Amino acid sequence: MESELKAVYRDVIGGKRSGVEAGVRTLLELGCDPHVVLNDALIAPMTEVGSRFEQGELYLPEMMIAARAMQSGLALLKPRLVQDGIRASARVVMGTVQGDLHDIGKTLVSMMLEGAGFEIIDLGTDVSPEAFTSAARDQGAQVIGMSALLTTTMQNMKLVVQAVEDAGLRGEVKIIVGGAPVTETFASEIGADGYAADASRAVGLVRRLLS
Ligand code: B1M
Repeated sequence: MESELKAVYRDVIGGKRSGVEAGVRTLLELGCDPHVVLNDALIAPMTEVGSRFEQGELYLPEMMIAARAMQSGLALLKPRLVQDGIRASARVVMGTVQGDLHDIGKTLVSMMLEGAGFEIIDLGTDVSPEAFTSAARDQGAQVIGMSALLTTTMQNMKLVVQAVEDAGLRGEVKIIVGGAPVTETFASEIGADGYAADASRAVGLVRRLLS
């Protein structure tokens, strides 16, 4: 199975969508744990793509093509990641903050929460503070989840916390944050209720906050 995992890893970096899809299907047929496929063959190569981009070995279009290839693998994994969920009666509004177009981590967190039985209202990317608060109010959500991948856009998380306070929703909605540059310290500095480093920790965090 190691060689199939490596092949998918290589195809994500090379942006070979059909290779990624075929590889993920094969791994699932071989009985590979979907979480291993996710972490070792889909998330890990994106980290390498990021470092290569930083070192100037790879450019924006290649990063984009790799992300698309990764997402096509993720779509195939989704039914396997969400199938063993336990029903929970809470609604989570999810989005990537204003100015930020990265959506892979946010989608992954949404999928895992959905798998754990939460209802997800996914607002997509580049979401304004007003859009977060009106969705939370109109949909009667118990949680707002924000993702940010840029050191510049993570600052916009604070604006959402402020908007939730201004809308008088602070007592009703828990706010959680995550994304590569976000830390526990940053989360408490901006007044968020919680931080999770990855999608499975996000599930535990939401369960804890609502219990
Ligand atoms: Co961009 N990008 N990117 N990018 N990109 C990064 C983030 C970067 C670190 C790359 C680098 O330089 N090494 C860098 C940011 C530097 C910084 O701010 N310090 C960067 C840059 C600079 C940029 C542009 C500015 C490049 C440019 O235009 N010159 C530009 C910005 C566009 C914009 O948003 N306005 C840009 C664009 C892009 C693409 C469009 C090409 C593409 C995104 C495609 C897409 O998302 N549909 C892209 C990609 C793919 C990346 C990297 C390579 C991979 C990100 C990713 O999807 N990782 C990234 C490098 C890296 O992170 N190593 C990079 C996989 C994903 C599963 O991880 O999103 O971290 P992640 O999610 C994790 C956790 O963080 C957590 O759970 C997930 C795992 O379980 N998590 C949460 C995430 N959200 C959470 C929410 C929670 C809880 C946990 O609760 C609510």
